Amino acid sequence: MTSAFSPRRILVTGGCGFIGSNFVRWVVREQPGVHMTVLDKLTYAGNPENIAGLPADRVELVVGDICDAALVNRLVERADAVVHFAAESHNDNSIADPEPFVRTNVNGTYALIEACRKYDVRYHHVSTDEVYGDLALDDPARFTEETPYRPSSPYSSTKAASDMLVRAWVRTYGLRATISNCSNNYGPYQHVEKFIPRQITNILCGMRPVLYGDGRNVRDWIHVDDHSSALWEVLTCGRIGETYLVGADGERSNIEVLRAILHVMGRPEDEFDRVRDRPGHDRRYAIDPTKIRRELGWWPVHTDFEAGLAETIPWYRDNEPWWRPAKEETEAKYATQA
Ligand code: NAD
Ligand code: TDX
Repeated sequence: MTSAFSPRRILVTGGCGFIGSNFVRWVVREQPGVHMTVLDKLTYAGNPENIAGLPADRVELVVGDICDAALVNRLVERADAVVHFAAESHNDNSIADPEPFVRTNVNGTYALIEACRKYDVRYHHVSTDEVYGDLALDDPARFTEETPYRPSSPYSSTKAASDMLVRAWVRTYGLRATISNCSNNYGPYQHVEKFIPRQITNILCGMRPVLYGDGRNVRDWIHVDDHSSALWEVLTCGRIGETYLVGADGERSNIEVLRAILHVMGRPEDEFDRVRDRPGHDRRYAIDPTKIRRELGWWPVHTDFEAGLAETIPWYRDNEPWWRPAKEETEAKYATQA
C-alpha cells in the first residue's frame, strides 16, 4: 500500500530478540534509506548476533534498559518513530517469576510513551493476541479488534496493561500511536525456550520432545517475516489510535505441530513425552485478520504453515553455534520449573 508516513529514523526496542531482529533485517532489506537505532538490554533472550553484519550506516545498537527514562528520552528525541518490541515474552517464565514482566512490560512501556508524548514522536506498540484470553476448541469465533480483554497469565496481563496505557495516552494526550496484536510467530532466530525451537533442538540433541497436557491446545501460527511486513504497513499506513490484529489463518493443535516436526525430522510420530500441563494454560488462540487486510491491503506470503516449518527446521540444524549456548541454560531452567 502507498505510505502515508515515511519514517527515516526509527528507534526499535528489543531489536536483538526474535521478532525485533527480524523486523530490523526486514527493514534493511525492504526499505532503503531508513536508519534504525536498536535499544536492547540484552537479557537472556537478546542476542546481538541476530543483527550482526548489517550495514553500520543503517543499524546502530545501544545496549540499555527501556525503563531508563533518561536514556529513553535521549533516543526518542532523535527518532521520528518508535517500534516497541522489548518485553519479557515467555509465559512459563512469567509463571515462575512475574516481577521482570511487570517491570519491563508495564514500566518500560510507560517510559517509552512518556518520551513519545514529550517529543511528539510516532509510536507503534507490538502486542499479542493473548490479551484476549482464550477460546474454546469448538467455538466458531475468532478474536477481533472488538473482543474484550481477558488475559490469563502474568505475561499476558502485563501485555494487556501496556496496551491499556497506550490507549489512554492516545485518548488523553493525543499520542500518535497504533497497536498490533499478533498471533504465535515461528521462524529462524526464535529462542529455544519457545515451543517449536525447543522441540526441534531437543530432537537435534537426541532428547525427546515435550508436550504439555493433552496437546490439544491450539495456536494460530504466522511466519515472523509476515509479522514484520504487517508491522511496516501499520506503522506507515495505519490510522492513529487504531488497533490491528495480525494473523495468517494458521490454527494448529500443539500435537499436530509436534507430529509435523517429527515427520520432517524423520522420527516416529509417537516419540515424545507428555508432561505436566502449564498452569492456567490457554486453550485456543485464533485471529480474524479481516481489518488489516481490508484497510491496509496486507496479506501474508507464507500461507503454507507446514512448508514454513519444513524451512525453519534446517535453519536450526545449520545454526547450532547460535542456539547451543542457550540450550543447556534453558533446559536447566525448565528442570527447576517442572
Ligand atoms: P524475545 O523474548 O525473543 O525478545 C525480547 C527482546 O527484548 C530481547 O532482545 C531482550 O533482550 C529485550 N528486552 C527485554 N527486556 C528489556 C528491557 N527492559 N529493556 C530493553 N530491552 C529488553 O521476544 P519476541 O518473541 O521477539 O517478542 C517481541 C515482542 O512481540 C514482544 O513484545 C511480544 O510480547 C510480542 N509478541 C510476540 C509473539 C511471539 O509469538 N513470540 C507474538 C505476538 C506478539
Ligand atoms: O515445551 C513446550 N511444550 C508445549 O507443549 C512448550 C515450551 C510449550 N508447549 C505448548 C504451550 C503452548 O500451548 O506449546 C504452545 C506454545 O507455547 P509457547 O511457545 O510458550 O508460546 P505461547 O505460550 O503460545 O506464547 C507465544 O505466543 C504469543 C509467545 O511466547 C508470546 O510471546 C506471544 O505473545
